[in-house]
Amino acid sequence: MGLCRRRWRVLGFALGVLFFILIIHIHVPKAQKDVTDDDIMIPLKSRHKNQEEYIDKRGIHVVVGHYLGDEVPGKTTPNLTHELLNSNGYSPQPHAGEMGNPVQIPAWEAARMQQLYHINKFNLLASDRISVNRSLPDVRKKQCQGKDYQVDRLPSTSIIIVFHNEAWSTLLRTVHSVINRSPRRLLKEIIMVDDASERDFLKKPLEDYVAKLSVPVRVIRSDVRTGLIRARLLGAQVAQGDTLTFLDAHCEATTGWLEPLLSGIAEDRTRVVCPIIDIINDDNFQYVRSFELHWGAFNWNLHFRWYALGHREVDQRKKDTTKAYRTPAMAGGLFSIEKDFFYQIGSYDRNMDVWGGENLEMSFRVWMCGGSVEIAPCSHVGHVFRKSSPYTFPGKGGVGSILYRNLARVATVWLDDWADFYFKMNPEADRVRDEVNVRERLVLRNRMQCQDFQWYLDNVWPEHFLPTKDRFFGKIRHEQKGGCLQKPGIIGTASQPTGPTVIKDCVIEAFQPQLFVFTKKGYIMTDESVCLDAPDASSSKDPQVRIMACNELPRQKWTYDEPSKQIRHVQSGLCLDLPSQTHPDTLSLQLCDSTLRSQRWIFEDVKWSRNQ
Ligand code: LR7
Ligand code: MN
Repeated sequence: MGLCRRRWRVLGFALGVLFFILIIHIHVPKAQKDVTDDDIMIPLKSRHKNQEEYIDKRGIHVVVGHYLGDEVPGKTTPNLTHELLNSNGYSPQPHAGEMGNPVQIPAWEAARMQQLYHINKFNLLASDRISVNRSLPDVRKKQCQGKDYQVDRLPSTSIIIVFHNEAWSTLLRTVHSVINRSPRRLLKEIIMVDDASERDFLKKPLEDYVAKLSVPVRVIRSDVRTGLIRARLLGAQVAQGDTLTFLDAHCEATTGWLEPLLSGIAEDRTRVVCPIIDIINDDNFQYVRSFELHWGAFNWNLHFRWYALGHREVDQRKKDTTKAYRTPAMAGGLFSIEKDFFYQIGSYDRNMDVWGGENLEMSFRVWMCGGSVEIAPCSHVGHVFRKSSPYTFPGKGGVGSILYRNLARVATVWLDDWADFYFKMNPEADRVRDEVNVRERLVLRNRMQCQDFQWYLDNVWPEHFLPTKDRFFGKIRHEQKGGCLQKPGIIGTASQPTGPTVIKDCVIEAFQPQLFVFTKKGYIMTDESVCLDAPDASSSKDPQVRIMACNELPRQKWTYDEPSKQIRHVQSGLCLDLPSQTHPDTLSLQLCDSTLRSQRWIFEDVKWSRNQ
């Protein structure tokens, strides 16, 4: 018993420190008047420890932040008295944060700022100084600003905001930004769902406050902590609008945000439409416009990620930058959906707890069962991205076990053969696999006669980097050295998915950095959409082989010659070889010579599903 308890604690702690992923910060320059985001390149320093950085297809430096689950409860929230937690510190200062500008806290207040930071895991002191009605720049492109959305023909919407212990200033700024920047006739109501918050100011004071607003606002409450998924279902249940628009409790809507979302639905009721999610800086609340060059997808661990847009979407955007484009997955917090369609397509899996996975569940379900998920580039909404989670994950095992349970449900219901792959890559999820009961969701999938996951990969996300039956999947071993090709970065620490290509001792089968797919088109890809690349193959006498973001350029194409065991770089005709003397840290390309043992590679299949 005691041992068992201790193991849970150790595990809980390990999982706390172990990052599960959430946010992608795309670093962009300060919001500007007329932004052409198709050609920005940003120098970038990583400010935080738990981040990955890489250069994407267009040379854009992307920083991936990790979600640090709750560390040991109590220890991370120093000196937070009951009184402090329950006091509403909102006290706007003239001009603070106006036009989306950052708020600087003077040095003498640093201690208080740090103390308050722990309550919501963002700079609460800064947020409390900014008006709930603060102004923001119009971050839309010119083409968007000039567009007529024929508001009279658009369906109405119920805004649904679920929250658990949210700060007053961020919560009410969300509400006010919606009221201030939406055509009144489109706003049926705002529904605020309190997921068992403990703060006094979120009780009667909140109800009294919202009663005076110019739009009907309902506050509904769950007495028990039910999690964001069931909380949203509670909100949807009472909604009276034609459509539902979900928002996190720390957002700021910008001018013209709503029309593109609802107009997408007006054109086709089976669309689920998301805005571009801009960044509200968690340290100073600066509003930072983000790119329109990414779509949402996921990695081998079913963690949501932003990746560079697929080709079809890039082409479409060349014709019309205002048009919504398809995305394989949505981030989850911000989207509009027709109310009847929401229910028709199976609303949410109400057996998913607290946080995580529901965004992929809905994305797969909508795509595979006849709808689509899109991003409307003319709609911009800011969201406070945090580096860690402020609230508890109730129950045994905390954040990790809840998330793995949710994702095990997603995988079991929607992923077909790729469920085996997910569980193989994620032993923690495999351990709870048998505990989840998804019968109802399988019945739903069957009843709606949804497409299978193969269809989803082929049609919705052809750029994916998962194994398939017509791709090699496994290890690439160097015959002479015996070691395996490895993507840089060690799993479980902050890693950089771009960098040198190395050979390391081959380790356990499911060690992700040593697993690659080799596609029919000739790309050697691995998790996080990175590819074996030779960026200077055409310019250098001594080309280096690197692991870089997949870009579908010819220089990332390879062929394998079975008899000689050589891996040939298509563009240069050179062969993959051990490091040269000038660049000893990464593999090189050399003139092909079938007598050289240093050019022999063995592809070792790894079984990724029971059927493959
Ligand atoms: O138990 C809970 N009960 C709640 O009501 C836990 C959370 N919540 C509320 C919470 O107060 C907040 O308003 O649910 C909302 C989302 O929780 P966050 O803000 O902690 O989530 P997030 O922004 O870190 O996470 C993203 O992924 C989640 C997975 O379950 C949800 O889909 C979030 O809505 C989603 N947020 C976004 O998509 C915003 C953009 C992030 C990106 C990329
Ligand atoms: Mn959020």
